[in-house]
Amino acid sequence: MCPRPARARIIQPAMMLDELQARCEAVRREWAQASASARDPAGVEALRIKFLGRKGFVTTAFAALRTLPPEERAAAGRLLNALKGEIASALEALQAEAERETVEARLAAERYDLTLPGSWRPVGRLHPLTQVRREIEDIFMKLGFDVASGPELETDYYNFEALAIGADHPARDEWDSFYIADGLLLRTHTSPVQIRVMKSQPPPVRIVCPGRCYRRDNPDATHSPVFHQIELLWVEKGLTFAHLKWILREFVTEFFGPGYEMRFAADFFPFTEPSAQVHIRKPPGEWLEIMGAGMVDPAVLAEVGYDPEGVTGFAFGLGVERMAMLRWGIEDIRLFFQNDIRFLSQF
Ligand code: FA5
Repeated sequence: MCPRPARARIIQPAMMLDELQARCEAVRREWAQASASARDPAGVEALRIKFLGRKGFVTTAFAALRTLPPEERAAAGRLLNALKGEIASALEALQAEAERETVEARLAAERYDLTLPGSWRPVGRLHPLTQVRREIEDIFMKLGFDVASGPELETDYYNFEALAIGADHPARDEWDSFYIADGLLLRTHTSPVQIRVMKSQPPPVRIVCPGRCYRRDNPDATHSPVFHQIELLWVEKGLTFAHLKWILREFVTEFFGPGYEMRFAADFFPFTEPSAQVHIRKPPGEWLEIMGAGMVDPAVLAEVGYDPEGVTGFAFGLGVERMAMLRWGIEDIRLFFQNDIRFLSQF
């Protein structure tokens, strides 16, 4: 056996053109088989690597070109270029098809049925008491009144003393409050705002003051220990009880519309003289007391530093819940505070 030389020279046999042609045909068959099952983009990419990639069939066949005799290389190059072109355009078509199928599959999976009913979301709304308060404010703002406010935690002076309700006055029994600390209480009405505003500005005064009030009233169909009032105060030269009646008539007509009746009954408040309570009903319904009212007592005007000889005024404090009850025919005031969505969503 003759020994192998230390560095063997491997002589690659020269490839012939017809051999290359046969190889091209083999690659074509291979392609036809492999490409038949490539449907998705990943499969098509695998094909591209297999045939046109760095180590792919076509690329290696090009590498074999240099083993051909020089005079055959041009013809061989044409053969290979034709093969490469065929495979490249077939790949392109396959790629486009695979993408189209992917998009179609996605569209089919994510199809929206526009005829289905939409998902229903409940729309929030203002509490009926807020609606009524805002509406009343609007009515009086149109009549030239400003909106004022005062604290819910009041001093004994503003809630009682300045309104001529002294420490031993029997009217305090009706307006029993929740006492917080010495001299501080939860206001029992919005009338203390009258005093605060008059003390802060000279006449004329034209204000409405909405707000929450607190009383040690046992809850029943028309009473709640927490409720809302709107105070009105108009102080100017020459005002009389007739103006009070006029503005109330305007207000009630504007708020309720036709079909409601209003009546005045004599009443007593330490800070108004004369005083009245006002009742409203929608016949044949019951009368409901909605407010206390009267001409501002000259002693109160003097207390805030106004001249009782120069100006007169009138005021009222109306219950917001009662107005809402009358408007919507609600028979129990407690419904406003129970937060039952079935009740609230009706307004
Ligand atoms: C007063 O509170 C006086 N400050 C009203 C006033 C103002 C008179 C200005 C003169 C001048 P009275 O206690 O009557 O008055 O209450 C007025 C209104 O508040 C009542 O007519 C009623 O509608 C409402 N109200 C009173 N207490 C309650 C309660 N516990 N629950 C619901 N509403 C109430």
